[in-house]
Amino acid sequence: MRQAGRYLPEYREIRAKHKMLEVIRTPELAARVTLQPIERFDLDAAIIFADILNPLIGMGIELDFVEGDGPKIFNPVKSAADVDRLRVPTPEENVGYTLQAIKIVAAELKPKNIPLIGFSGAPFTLSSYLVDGKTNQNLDGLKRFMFSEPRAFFSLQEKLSELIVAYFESQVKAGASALQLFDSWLGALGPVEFEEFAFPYINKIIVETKKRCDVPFIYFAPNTAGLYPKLKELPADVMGVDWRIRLPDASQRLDNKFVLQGNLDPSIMAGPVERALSETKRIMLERPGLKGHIFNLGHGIVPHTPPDNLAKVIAQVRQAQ
Ligand code: 1CP
Repeated sequence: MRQAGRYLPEYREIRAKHKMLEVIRTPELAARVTLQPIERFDLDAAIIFADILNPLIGMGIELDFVEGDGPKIFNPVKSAADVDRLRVPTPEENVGYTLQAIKIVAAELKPKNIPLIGFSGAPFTLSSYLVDGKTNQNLDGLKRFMFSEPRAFFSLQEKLSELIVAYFESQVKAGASALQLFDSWLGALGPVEFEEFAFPYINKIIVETKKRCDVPFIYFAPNTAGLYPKLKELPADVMGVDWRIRLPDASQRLDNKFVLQGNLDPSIMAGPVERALSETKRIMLERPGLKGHIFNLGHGIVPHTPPDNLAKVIAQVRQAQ
């Protein structure tokens, strides 16, 4: 989950001098920010610094991260003609800067034996930004588009899937040793719509990526316990789990098919450290019987998290291991 970000003073220092997209597009800066949490904490893996949205720029999307307001797309997708206009560029021409950052970070981490995670947003979640132009938790704009223009919606999913598989392959070639697909807004769908509008593309992305890359594949979609009966068919290795369900319960409902990643509530991590530690302990006690477990948060770290809480939680995980 998000390792860098506004809770780290050393990250805020870089962001005070450089805009978000500038950090992402400057390999040396992206590499430095990726390594900051690794230098400060006893972590088992790093995740490359980028965003799920910047790969959309090469498709013809005008994007910026507005201070205090999150991502904004100035030419959102509103029609079939808009979908037709979107290009599918090669990763090298589109996100060569991230591939370069991966090379720098992988070289730094190799002697320390710390793996680097590459990532992408999933088609449904990326579409929510493309259609609504910004974060919109109830996804009404995307759903209206999906139901009223299904052919354009499916064509958009195809284009995004093609972009994502190529992006994943290029990240592994550059030095990533695991991949994570973020589907942050999938939980807005009911089980019937999930099967029709999202599952086929997620499945195809994992199948195609696995044909080309021999690395562990992590799928993360919060708020989706109701979708588990279908989600469990995905050929992923690891399933991200948020805090809304206990790990043993999630594992059982997923037929014990996946290693689980999660699931401390980020707001507990950000709050009084006693509770963060007691919840960490509880999660660690729930591990026996799971196929495997990667301790993590149930979603991204929130900006007001005291860095020292993280250090203490990590120490507690190490002690319980
Ligand atoms: O300095 C800042 O203001 C930037 C805050 C920030 C950061 C640190 C954004 C803006 N993106 C990122 C980096 C990022 N985003 C990473 C890199 C790894 C790391 O730093 O640890 C990753 C993996 C993401 C993924 C991402 N971006 C997701 C999926 C995961 C999730 O949190 O659900 C999503 C939905 C985004 C979109 C996005 N990027 C940034 C914002 C504020 C948002 C909107 C999120 C929202 O509205 O909740």
